[in-house]
Amino acid sequence: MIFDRKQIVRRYGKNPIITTADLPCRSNSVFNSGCIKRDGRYVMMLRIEDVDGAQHFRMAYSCDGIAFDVCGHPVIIPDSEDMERFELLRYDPRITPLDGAFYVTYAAHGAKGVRICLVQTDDFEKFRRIGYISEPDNRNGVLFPEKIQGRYVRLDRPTMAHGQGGKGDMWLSYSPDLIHWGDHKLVAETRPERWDGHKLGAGPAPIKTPEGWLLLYHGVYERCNGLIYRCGVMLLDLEKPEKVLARSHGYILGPQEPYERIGDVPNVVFVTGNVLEDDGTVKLYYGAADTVMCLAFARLTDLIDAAWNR
Ligand code: M1P
Repeated sequence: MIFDRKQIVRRYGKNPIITTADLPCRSNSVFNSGCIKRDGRYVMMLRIEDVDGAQHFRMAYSCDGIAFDVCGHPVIIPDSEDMERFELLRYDPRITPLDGAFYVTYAAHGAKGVRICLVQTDDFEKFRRIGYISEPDNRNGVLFPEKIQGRYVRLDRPTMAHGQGGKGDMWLSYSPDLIHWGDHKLVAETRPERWDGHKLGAGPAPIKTPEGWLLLYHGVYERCNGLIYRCGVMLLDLEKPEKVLARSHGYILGPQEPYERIGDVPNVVFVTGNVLEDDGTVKLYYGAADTVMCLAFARLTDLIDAAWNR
């Protein structure tokens, strides 16, 4: 069944909102950056690729969610026990407000594969490393913004195979303390020969709605010329979040504009931030073509309807 043609997500007309021209450092690209709203101010953790291929995080702030001021210095994440082996690259930060603090999950990529690392901060200036919370290969980790039935919950994607970045489904784990994780559950699988048939990845922290946890996710389609990254939406059960209540048949945002089609990695829309406004609008922050940061808007009710395919 083909999903209807209603426009669910509307792009900001002056995308991209952040490019390397906005950065105080010479850089190759800025994309896949986490974003939340705190006390009326938008807080973004930028993923920046330097001209030597290294990557770093840097904060950016905004009063309107559109024009961001980028900080002059990188964010300092405390070193891991063995940086050389386990953390040659850091990328795709996702921010979750939880228990009065902020938790950032990111992909820590090293000689032994990629793992999810978790750090905590109160102010986005000082960070406390909680540690690696998965074995390799696993990424696209994100925490839920509250405990469920007394336990912390996270989504992630253990990777099944190598080549083209590996394949995989979306899983969920529980923890009593954010350090020890278990009770792993399969949440959502790839759908063969569909837009999300190759692999999946959770987007930003799920949004709590009366109809379930609203989760934006990326689905990847493999075509003869490469991979296409698009965004879909699902609703997870409020008490048992491993249970998918609804999932959009079709994608709701996919590469279409030149800045999404052309870049270091063509045909990528990768949502890593969402902000629910008081008027029911959701701001979606996404990396485009692994090169720039973009913004789009949707009504929460439309996203819920899209998940239900209505
Ligand atoms: O290059 C496209 C994307 O590839 C990876 O996505 P996934 O985790 O689904 O394999 C990541 O490296 C992501 O940063 C990148 O945008």
